[in-house]
Amino acid sequence: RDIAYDPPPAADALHFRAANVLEGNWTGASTVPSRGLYPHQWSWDSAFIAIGLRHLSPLRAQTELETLLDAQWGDGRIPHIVFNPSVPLDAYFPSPDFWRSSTAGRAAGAPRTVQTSGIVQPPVHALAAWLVHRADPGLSRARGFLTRVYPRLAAWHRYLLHRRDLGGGGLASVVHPWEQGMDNSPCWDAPLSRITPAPARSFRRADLDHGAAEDRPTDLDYGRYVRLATEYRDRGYADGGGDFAVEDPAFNALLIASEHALARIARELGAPGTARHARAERLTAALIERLWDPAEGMFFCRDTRGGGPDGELIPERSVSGLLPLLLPALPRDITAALVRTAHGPHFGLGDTTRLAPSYDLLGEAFDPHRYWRGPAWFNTSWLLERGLRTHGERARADALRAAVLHLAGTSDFAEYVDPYSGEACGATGFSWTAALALDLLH
Ligand code: 9YW
Repeated sequence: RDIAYDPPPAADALHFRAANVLEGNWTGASTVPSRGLYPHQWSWDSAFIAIGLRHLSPLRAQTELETLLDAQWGDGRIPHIVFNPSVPLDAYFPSPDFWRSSTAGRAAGAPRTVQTSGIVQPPVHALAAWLVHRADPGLSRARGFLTRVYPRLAAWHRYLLHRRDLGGGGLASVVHPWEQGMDNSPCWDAPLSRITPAPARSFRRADLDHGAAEDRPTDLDYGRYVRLATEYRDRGYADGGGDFAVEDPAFNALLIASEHALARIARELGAPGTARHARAERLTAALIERLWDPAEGMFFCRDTRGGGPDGELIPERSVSGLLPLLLPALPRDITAALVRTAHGPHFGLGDTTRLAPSYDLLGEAFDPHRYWRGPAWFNTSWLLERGLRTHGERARADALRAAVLHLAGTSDFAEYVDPYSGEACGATGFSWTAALALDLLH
């Protein structure tokens, strides 16, 4: 095409720019979330990145997931960060000398050669592996992609379902706010208030070298993150016995979606997937039983260490509580309520906001710029878009898709945006923003 006389349609331009972001953030075996702020491999970022990368290079998408799985621990956990040994230690905090995975994590089977963190992130991986396979089944079969990743993904789910059922109700708990992925969500304020912060002098925040302090978590938050992670490390990363254990709706919904994906992978490999589908259904029942609030029309986090013997629901409205919409087998009354809540005054979707905010617009803690306390993120928007489409809300899904594509472009693939104005916040050239925009273009 002659560029001067025949400019490419806007969608092509966005595709090209998104591909460029992913190219620039590719390190040879995996993709960094962003060049300045996050110079290593992050677990759920890689899963979202692979979902977009499959449209550019199915081989790179497979490699992205394989690199992450190479750092899996013997007990099945997939670490939330895999450190790049060529990046200076002070480029990111907490660094490998904080986590000390190969020594402190020895009993839990941490790898010897690669350095990782000791906590996890949401289990989007089996879902990503299935979508990556489907993008090029021929290449996938020729490389034995699913044959190699299946046992690892199965071990990962086993870890979450057995070692992490800390509430005893059949759901997985997170033991640190970083594990759920929405670091400073107001949902964590109550359970975190019981944690004595580590002294501010005992660590140095590298994130403030790159991000504006008013867009990032506070020093008090960080003191508590450090204390929790230090205690976990000093217990040898053994599960149970910690002071923070929360059942989160998005984390568990992603586990359920991934369990269904694992059933499909099993079938593709010639094994019956029925037991896995049945397990996903049991998990769905537990999700509703433990986290659904019919009066509020959304899911909430359960603080298993607060309140009575069974813990208590945390009354903060996070976008996490809408994300189970992603599950096809949710009862009709629940999906209808979730759609209403997303488009109602607390999230304002399609009305006052174009992408759902990470937190309640009417909540006391709402802040349109501070990270997970209000800004809109592209991964949660992608999950909501999929959910709306799955449940036949075509017009609403189309509107959300258009908003994601528009704002990804105007924000230069920002990490997050002001939910009202769409103004870019945090890093730009952010990998999952580019990857998920690419996925929605297909
Ligand atoms: C940090 C990498 C990660 C995401 C998390 C997000 C943030 C790390 O960045 O955490 O330093 O705060 O909260 O979800 O995986 O993109």
